[in-house]
Order: sequence, then C-alpha cells, then structure tokens
Amino acid sequence: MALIQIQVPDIGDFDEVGVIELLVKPGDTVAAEQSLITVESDKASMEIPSSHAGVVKAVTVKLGDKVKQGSVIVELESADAAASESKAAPAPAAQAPAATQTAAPAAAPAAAPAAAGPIEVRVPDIGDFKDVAVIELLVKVGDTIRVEQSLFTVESDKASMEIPSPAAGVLKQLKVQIGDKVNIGDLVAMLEGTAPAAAAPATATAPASAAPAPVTAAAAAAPVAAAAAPAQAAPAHNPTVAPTGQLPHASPSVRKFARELGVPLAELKGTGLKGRITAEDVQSFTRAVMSGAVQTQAQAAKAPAGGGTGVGLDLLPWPKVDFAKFGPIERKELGRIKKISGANLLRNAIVIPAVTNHDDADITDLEAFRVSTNKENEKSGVKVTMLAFLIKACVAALKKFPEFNSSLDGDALVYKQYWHIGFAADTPNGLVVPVIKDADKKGVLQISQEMGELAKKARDGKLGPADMSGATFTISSLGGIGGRYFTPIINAPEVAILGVCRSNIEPVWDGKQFAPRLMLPLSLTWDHRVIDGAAAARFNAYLGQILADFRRVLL
Ligand code: CAO
Repeated sequence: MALIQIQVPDIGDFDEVGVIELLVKPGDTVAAEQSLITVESDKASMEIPSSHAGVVKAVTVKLGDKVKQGSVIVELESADAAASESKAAPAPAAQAPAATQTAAPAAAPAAAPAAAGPIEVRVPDIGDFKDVAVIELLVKVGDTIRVEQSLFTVESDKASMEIPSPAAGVLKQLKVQIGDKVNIGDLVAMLEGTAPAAAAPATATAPASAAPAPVTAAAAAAPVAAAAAPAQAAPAHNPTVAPTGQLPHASPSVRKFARELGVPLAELKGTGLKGRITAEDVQSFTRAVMSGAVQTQAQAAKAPAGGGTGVGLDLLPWPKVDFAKFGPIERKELGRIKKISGANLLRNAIVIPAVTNHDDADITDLEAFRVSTNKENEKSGVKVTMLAFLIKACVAALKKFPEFNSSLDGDALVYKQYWHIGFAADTPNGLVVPVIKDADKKGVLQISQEMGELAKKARDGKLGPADMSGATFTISSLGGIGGRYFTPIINAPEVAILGVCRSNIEPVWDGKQFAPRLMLPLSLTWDHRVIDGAAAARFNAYLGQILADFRRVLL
C-alpha cells in the first residue's frame, strides 16, 4: 500500500479553474480513471480522473477552490504497484496530441491576412476526444460574432466545452446541427470577417482545456495555433468510463448563468438534446418561481410547519446606508444571544398569523395580598412579585382553554398535559426565556423562589438548555419597568404569549361611583391558525377574573 497524491493533470493553459463538484469522499474506493472532482472555467467543465485505483484518504480541495496543473486534489491509498513510484501521478494529460499534430488544421492559414474576408472555422484541437456530439448551438446565421464568442457546445462523457470563434465577423454558415459528431479540423462554420486578424492574440489565450484550442481560420494567424496547441491538453479522460450522472446536464455557460441567478440546476428538467438544460430552461424556471407557479426545494424546506406552497417573500433588498456619512458611528457585533434570538423572533413574527388582544385586570386585592405575604415572609428571603401570581393564574386559564397550551404539528394539534411556563428575562447579554416546570404543581412561594434562581442564572449567563426548554406558554413581564401595552412575539412552537405591563391606579366605575382600582394591563398574542378571537377574549376575561379573585381557581 502506498499513499499517493493525485494532482490536477495538464489542463492546457487554464491558469486556475474552480472546483464545482466533489465526486468522492474519504473512505471511497475508486477505480483508475474514475472521476474525482469536476472543475469549470467559463468555457468548459471537466472531470478530473484518478490516475490509480485505491481508497480515498483525504480530499484536499473544497468547493470553490481554485486549482491548476499540479494542485493536489486527493490523497489515495493505492495497492497499485506503479503507485509507489509515481507519488504525484497526475492523470495523464499525455493523450493530448503534440503541438505539431494539433496545429494541423490550424497551421494551414499560417499567413493570416489582416484584411476582412471569409473565415473558415474549424474544430480546434480537443485533445483525444473523437466524434464528440454537438449538443447546443449558441449562435445562428446572420449573428455578429465577437472574437472568442462561443459558437456551439460539444460534449463527451467527461467534459463539455464550448467552441469559440477565432475571429470577429458575421456568421454566414453554420455547418453543424445538434446531434452531429465532430472531430478536430472539421469545418464547422464560415464567417465574413469584420475585423482583421487582431483576433489572433486573443485566441491564443483562449479557453483551452478540454476545450478549444482555437480554431483554424482563414484569418487566424499561425502563432495562434501554435500557442493553442499545448493548451488543448485535455484532462485525462477515458471515454469508456461511464459518466457519474451527478452533474446536471448543462453547458458551462448555462451553469454560470444558473449560478448567477441562484437557480438550482438539479431541480430543472432539461428540454435540450438528451434532457440537457438550456439557457431557456433556466429562464423559464426562474419565471415560474417568480410567478409562484413553482417552488424550489429550498423554499419548500423553509415552508411553515402547516405546509403550504407559499413563495418566498419577494422583499426589497435591505437598505444599505453609509451611516458614517451623516455623523460619527461605532460598530459592534451582535452578541450570541441576540443573533440566535433574532433569527427565531424573525421566523416567528413572519410565519405565525398572530393577533394581540389587550385587556386590564383588577389586581387591587391581589396586590394587597402580595404585599402582606411579603411582609409575613420577610425573613424567608423569598420575595413574591406579581409575576408568580400571574404564572399560577395563567395555568388555571390554560387548563380551562387547553388549545392555548398546545402546539401545531402539521395538520394536528398537540395538547400538552403538563404546564411549563416560560418567562422572558432581560439580561445584559439579551433576552432569554427560562422555564418554570410543572407550574401547576407548585405554590406561588416555590414559583417565586425558582424564578429568582433562574433569573439570577440568566443574568450570570449560566442557564443551560434544560432551563430554557419545554415551555408550553410564555409570559413576558415589563411590569417592573413600565409601559401600557405591547405586542409580544409568540415563542414557537407555542401558540400564545402573555405580555404584562406596569399596573396603575385607575378610576373604575363600580355601578355607583368611580373607585380607585389597581389595574394590570394584559396583552395576549395568539396564533390565529389555532385560536380564534372569541377564545382569546374569553381567555383574557377569565384570567382577569382569577387575578381579581384567586378563589375562582378553586371553582
Ligand atoms: N406592575 C407594577 N409593578 C410591578 C409589576 C407590575 N406589573 N411587576 C413587577 N413590578 C414591580 C415589582 O413588584 C418590583 O417592585 P419592588 O422592587 O418595589 O418590590 C419591581 O417591579 C421589580 O420587579 P422585577 O422585575 O424584579 O420582578 P418580576 O418578578 O416582575 O420580573 C423578571 C422578573 C426576571 C421577569 C424581570 O426582572 C425581567 O427581566 N423583566 C423583563 C422581561 C422582558 O424583557 N420582557 C420583554 C420581552 S419582549 O422583548
């Protein structure tokens, strides 16, 4: 067994090509000539095969990396005897015909006239590809062609490549049709030259690779062919090795086009020859997604729990403002908690059809009871705040209206037979929601004590996941701070949340007169997919009755 490094073979004069697909992973057993990665330039995509059989130990490139001849792409453990000798055996590029051979068709018009005139376009040296099929015509007769503009695409089982024009001109004749098989030197088009052989230098740097060393042309200069010849050195390939079938069937330019638009090629059905994806396919898919007729898999995966085929939000881009233009600024990265909770809040705010009902509860007597309780318990060190009573009152209301203690699961509602109440806690690092478990089984004093401990843990940044999971309903209290009402965001997958603000003494009509009462503002936000407005109003009314007189819990 020898560890060998597989390198990128001679891929012509491509300087750097992007890795667009990894076809193997560590642990895979590969055969000699099996494709390892796919690389792509703007004119050609090609698979780089393994020079040896063996087991992949490491893939040393990742998607998006740029590679060139000699770049190590895979480390392979190979039993192949030859392996030990050729440590860095590149897949042979040697099949590429030598420059002299390659130049044959190109060499003919050696003395390229600088004048405009008819230009023969021939298939350039395309390595040892034979009888490659024309799969796409990119121009039509009458088109004005630029130097280097791709005329048509040919494809073998390992590479697809676009054949560029060696010169500028008007296309007079296209001598190939889709499905035709072409070989090096074949006359494929006639141009009426509009530009002199200035094309030559450009062509010399042409996309080569498996591709197109430039084409011979009446107006193309000999140096072109000569320079191009070594460039055609195609990636070693073996036409007998079956294609992987993993790469969507599309030309490099269509791939590039799709990437620019963010179109997932794997989800397209090609209408071209043998199911090949054309630029029109990409365009019509884009139109269908934009009109909502089609959904990409990524959109479907992001669809809300309830399913549905809604299209993504077609929002304007976020405004980009150079704030420093208007005055001094300081930029600070968001903290971890803010980043996590921000993403959750955004999802919940967008996905849940939420409605908020506002109401007031008369807590005059409850507050008096709370104050006296705290006096009695002064020595215990446990202070009872309104929030602990609210938790108990909410448990009673949740028991009476069980859908408020449920969660949506597809088309079903999951009713929970436990009452774990989350409470929003403000900490220096951001908002967290610790959970009082089994609040139905605990008294107000125990809840107060646990709340105090959890709030301290929260402020110290010491809450664990267990402290913050399993809530069936959440209360967000701003009572210690102020405000009148607000619209809290539901903590999915819960279906409701109660917001509480600061209580105030208010004049309340008792049937005979206005009496000063301590009123607590309540804001209940609920998921309209699960709860309707009448139920929400009843929930708030019942909660208010309990808070006004806790004896109702016993009824
Ligand atoms: N009305 C009037 N006074 C209230 C009140 C109310 N609804 N709720 C609490 N108070 C009083 C308390 O009685 C206490 O008064 P004293 O100091 O005189 O005893 C004071 O306000 C402070 O209470 P507290 O905030 O320390 O205690 P709490 O149990 O009400 O709340 C906790 C605890 C952890 C929830 C709270 O400290 C907190 O973090 N609140 C912010 C929650 C939040 O940010 N929500 C918004 C989420 S949406 O962004």
